[in-house]
Amino acid sequence: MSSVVATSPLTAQAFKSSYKPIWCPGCGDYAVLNSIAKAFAMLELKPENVAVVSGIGCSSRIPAYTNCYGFHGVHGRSLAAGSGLKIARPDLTVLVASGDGDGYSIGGNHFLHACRRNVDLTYIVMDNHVYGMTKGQPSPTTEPDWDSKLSPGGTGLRTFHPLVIALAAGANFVARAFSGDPNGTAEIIADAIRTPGFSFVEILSPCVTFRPEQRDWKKLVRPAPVATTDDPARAARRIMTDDGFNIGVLYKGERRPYQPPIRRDTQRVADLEAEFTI
Ligand SMILES: Cc1ncc(C[n+]2csc(CCOP(=O)(O)OP(=O)(O)O)c2C)c(N)n1
Ligand code: SF4
Repeated sequence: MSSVVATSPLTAQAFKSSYKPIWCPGCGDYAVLNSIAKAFAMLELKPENVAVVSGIGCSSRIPAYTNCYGFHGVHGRSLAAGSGLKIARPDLTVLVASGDGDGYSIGGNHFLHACRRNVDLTYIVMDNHVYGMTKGQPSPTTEPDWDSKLSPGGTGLRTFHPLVIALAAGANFVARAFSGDPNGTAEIIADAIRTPGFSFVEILSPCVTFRPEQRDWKKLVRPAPVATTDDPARAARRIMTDDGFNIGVLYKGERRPYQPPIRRDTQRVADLEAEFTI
């Protein structure tokens, strides 16, 4: 009789590294890290089958704090690296982590085209409406009237609307979560990973240092009063008219994820060179 070694699913803790996060005490990103680890455990993943990819920012420190494969890249380029990785290694679960500065300013163009390409990965953006790491400059999601030393009198600029932009650009899954609801956030991240194609999760994650008033977000968030829709126009209308604090999966579509047309990974360099010989 053959003996079978039972392997029990890993706990959330097993997805965390031994590095102690250096975020400010009270930063929302601690809870987001917990939710990510919890989602991986819920899906019974293994750290060696997961890659966490990021750009630069406080939020982009996430890969170092997980026990999975990780890539802490350059500012605004996390989606380019994550998409390339998923295309080359479709067997991996790829989670790309970003902040509102990293993802919507310098990385804004990558965001549009990642939605359009619909590569099967999950993109989470820890949105605190500010550049935390570089000490409080306004970001694309900063309110126009936010008065600060670096933006006296406010920017006066209209805010970027990531969820609607993601929908218009073709994201297959669009959700909003709140770091102060770690279990709900874990559920949403797990759902995003499970759903094929490009899944986008905006996570409201307070920067208690440069935006201390965001501690009040916990009083403002609420579950979205409507069920998930598969109609992008309906989802867009709802998102455009809510106040930014409705939490939940707001849109789930059925677009086929991107597949590379030909697998050329076995092609020899000499053959490639021959193709380009004039
Ligand atoms: C090419 C380049 N430009 C600018 C910077 C400086 N920089 C580092 S992080 C950052 C903004 C981070 O803000 P966000 O993505 O919102 O993350 P947070 O720190 O708030 O989590 C900037 C402008 C950089 N590292 N590289
Ligand atoms: S500066 Fe803000 S975003 Fe960065 S670790 Fe501190 S609280 Fe978090």
